[in-house]
Amino acid sequence: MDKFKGVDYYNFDSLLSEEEILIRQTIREFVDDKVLPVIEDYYMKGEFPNQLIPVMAELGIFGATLPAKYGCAEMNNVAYGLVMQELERGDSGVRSFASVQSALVMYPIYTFGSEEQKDYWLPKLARGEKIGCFGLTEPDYGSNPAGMITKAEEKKDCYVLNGAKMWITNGTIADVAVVWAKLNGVVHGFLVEKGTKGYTAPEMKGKHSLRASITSELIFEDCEIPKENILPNTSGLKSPLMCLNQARYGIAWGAIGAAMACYDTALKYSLSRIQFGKPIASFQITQEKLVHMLTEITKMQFITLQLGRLKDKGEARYQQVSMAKRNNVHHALEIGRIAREILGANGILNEYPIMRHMANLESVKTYEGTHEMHTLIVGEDITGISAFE
Ligand code: TGC
Ligand code: FAD
Repeated sequence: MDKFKGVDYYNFDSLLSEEEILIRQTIREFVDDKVLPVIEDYYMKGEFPNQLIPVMAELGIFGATLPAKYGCAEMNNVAYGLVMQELERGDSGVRSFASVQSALVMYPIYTFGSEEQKDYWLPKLARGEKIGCFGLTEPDYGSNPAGMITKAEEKKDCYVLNGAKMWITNGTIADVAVVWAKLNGVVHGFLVEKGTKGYTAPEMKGKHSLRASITSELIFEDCEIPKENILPNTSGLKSPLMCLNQARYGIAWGAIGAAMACYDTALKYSLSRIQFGKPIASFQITQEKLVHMLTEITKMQFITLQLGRLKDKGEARYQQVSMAKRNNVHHALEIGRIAREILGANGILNEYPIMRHMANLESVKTYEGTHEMHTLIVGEDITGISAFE
């Protein structure tokens, strides 16, 4: 099939800077050259393609918006979003890896960490020499992390962690886990290093979704960590929720990439597949499907670009991030399903990326706040009434 040339029905690119277009092009080529040739194989095996990590680091993907003094690319939020879009055009698992490393590990260390923690961890994480994970969700507390039962106790020269986290991306392979636990009833962040006594991170198996991504439990049994491993500027649930904002923003862009891959595949297929003596693209019902997909992608692009511009000015509100994540993932999944219909039986084969994107997007719709949670976040914002409980 022809290489992907982007989806741009409304001259979206005229709103991007040359640098933003260049960054997008660089990641697009990386995805075409290094991700797409291998991803189906890794997906079927249920493994993450580790060989991509140093290449992604070299491209400046990890902690891409953080300052250059930590070895980061210091790009703006729109450029970062375009990076996420292109990565997820490859696979949600590849974007997830970058999201977790950047938004959920480097961002909290940068925002809540001591100078020593930043100087030690950020350059290593940017270079991909160290891998991180983010442990918030627990077996009994997913949408409602305020109820978490993992706790930290302060002792003379250490903190002792007890509890368990679940569904943690990269947990098994992480060198450092950003773990959220209650200390005297208040949520704080802690850095737990691989190999610490009392800490294990077994991999969770059996996923039908996000298969090219490692998902793990984190278990803490009288796990002693040094006093200096608390993130000193965290206090309360607001700290992890601030991290989620960063990751949700990246997902909003990423979902556009997955949707573009499905639309592009369906359009090309519909032009070449002949039934009743004509390309299936010539039937009105197929055209309606293609028009719907392109319209939704176009709407996603503009909502997300404006969100990025607001974020670059420091004006994006977390409720706006929720709206974009909710809308974009919902429509990306819908577009995946329509694309699968257009390909008929071929749509279920791994010769095409569609079922992989669809299955991935089921996780993406749930993690980083479910579709319903984002509905309630925006609902509360516009009515002033909380409907969570
Ligand atoms: P609530 O009382 O609403 O809020 C507590 C304080 O935090 C503030 N706040 C936020 N601040 C920044 N960003 C956000 N997104 C914020 N949301 C709330 C809020 O203003 C308040 O501040 P203050 O100053 O008044 O104290 O807290 P709540 O306990 O009622 O919770 C609200 C709720 C349900 C929306 C929240 O808990 C939530 O978002 N739940 C969803 C959980 C979730 O998203 N988990 C994600 C886990 S990580 C993950 O999935 C990684 S996937 C990785 C991959 O890509 O592979
Ligand atoms: P629940 O909270 O049990 O929700 C179940 C259903 O009930 C959902 O449909 C939900 O919307 C609905 N529901 C719940 N409360 C309400 C309500 N008040 N009103 C209406 N509906 C409601 N977490 C991390 O901390 N770190 C990670 O790296 C991470 N990676 C993940 C990777 C994968 C592949 C997956 C699938 C999940 C990951 N998660 C991670 C966990 C993810 O954030 C949670 O799964 C998510 O927050 C939802 O929690 P839950 O699965 O426990 O569902």
